Amino acid sequence: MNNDPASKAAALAPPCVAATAPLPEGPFDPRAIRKDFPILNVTVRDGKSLAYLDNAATTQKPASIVCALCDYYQACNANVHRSLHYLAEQATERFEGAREKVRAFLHAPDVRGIVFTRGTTEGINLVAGAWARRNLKAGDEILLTEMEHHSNLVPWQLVARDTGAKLKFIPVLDDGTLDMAAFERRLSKKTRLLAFVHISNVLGTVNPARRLIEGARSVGARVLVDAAQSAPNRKLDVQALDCDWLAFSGHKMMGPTGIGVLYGKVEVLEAMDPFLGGGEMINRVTLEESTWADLPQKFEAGTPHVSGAIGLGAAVDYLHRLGLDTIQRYEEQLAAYTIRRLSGIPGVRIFGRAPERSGAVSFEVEGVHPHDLAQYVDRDGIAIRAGHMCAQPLMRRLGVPAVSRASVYVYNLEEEIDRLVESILKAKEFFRHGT
Ligand code: 7TS
Repeated sequence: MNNDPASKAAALAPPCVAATAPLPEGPFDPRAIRKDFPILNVTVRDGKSLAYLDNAATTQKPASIVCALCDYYQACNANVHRSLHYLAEQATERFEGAREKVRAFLHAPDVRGIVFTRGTTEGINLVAGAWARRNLKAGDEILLTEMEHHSNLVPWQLVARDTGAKLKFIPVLDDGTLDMAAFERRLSKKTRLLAFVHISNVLGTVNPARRLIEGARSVGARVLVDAAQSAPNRKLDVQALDCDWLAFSGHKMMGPTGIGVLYGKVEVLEAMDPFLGGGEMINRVTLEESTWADLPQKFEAGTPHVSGAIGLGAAVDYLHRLGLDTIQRYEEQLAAYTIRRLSGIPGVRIFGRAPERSGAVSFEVEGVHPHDLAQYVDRDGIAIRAGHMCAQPLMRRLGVPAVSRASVYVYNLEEEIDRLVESILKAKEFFRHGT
């Protein structure tokens, strides 16, 4: 008889759904993977089948990831790095195993550069608090774009207020791309930081990361990339990009909420002071002062989101199973289909016509307020988002208070877009006649 506690706990755990089977041969078929996502089969609003088109907000999770969380809590829940007992050893091994998966996912040279955070927002705030606040001063400039999510804008406004540094912005052209000529003009020796969104959550624009980073390097600025919308759908290579920091969120790439990653170059992270103080991030503590733990623990104060990190590791496995090139290609194809179909509706205006774009498609329907539209299509079981998309300055640039947004991912089908189009046509009639 096996008296090992972990084996007993594992025996109690429900059987896990492993998604490791190879995909069928031939062109990618989203139907082959939809069974991995039980939630896609739920019915909503009086038995309507769900069309989930709000993936830029958060993606759905395959059963293998839900099971990774369940398995962790039922088989090896313990705090990491602290205790010597068996469960703690198992938990630490899985937690650090997830870090290594993320390292490989980003093609980072060293696991010491992989810091677990709560998400993109926290990663950016970490850099703002631990680097910018201590290194910038009056006269320095922080260069951003006009298409930033508030999470890559508000932290820099706070830094600017407290340090006297100045914010500058790369304008957005009418097609939803960045004005690269203006970018060149705004760069100067005063530019200490360039922080930009890799893919816009509103316009879907894929920004020219390499060109932006090279420009920043030419004036000696540091670079932070907001990869919240790019980590889910394309291969990222932080060495090829040569950015100093890159932040993303697990929940937008099939992983759990409450976990994210800040990648940083080891020498840059080494030179930074900690962000939060507490347990786990120290080496030696006296009543008066402390020394810091080695990377990455220096930036991971307190008990981390252990199950979240393990779930994120499982998400990385799942993305690799599908292949990031496959995901990117399919998402681009479905976004193009969405734009084509929506453009066919009279009175629909699409925001963002960049040649290189991803799965977020924002639009307005003449005569229908975005919130009314989102509520109307929801009655047909279709989930889209309406509002300012946490990008109020970009809304102002587009000249609208709010937009509607359909955002697709690798498990969506063309027929779900067809349902959205049908529902929009009905909504137009409804709001014209009020019936
Ligand atoms: N940056 C971008 C480009 C984003 O799209 C988001 C979230 C964030 C940062 C913040 O990520 P978090 O995980 O820290 O919240 N974007 C959206 C969205 O478009 N709809 O809901 C959340």
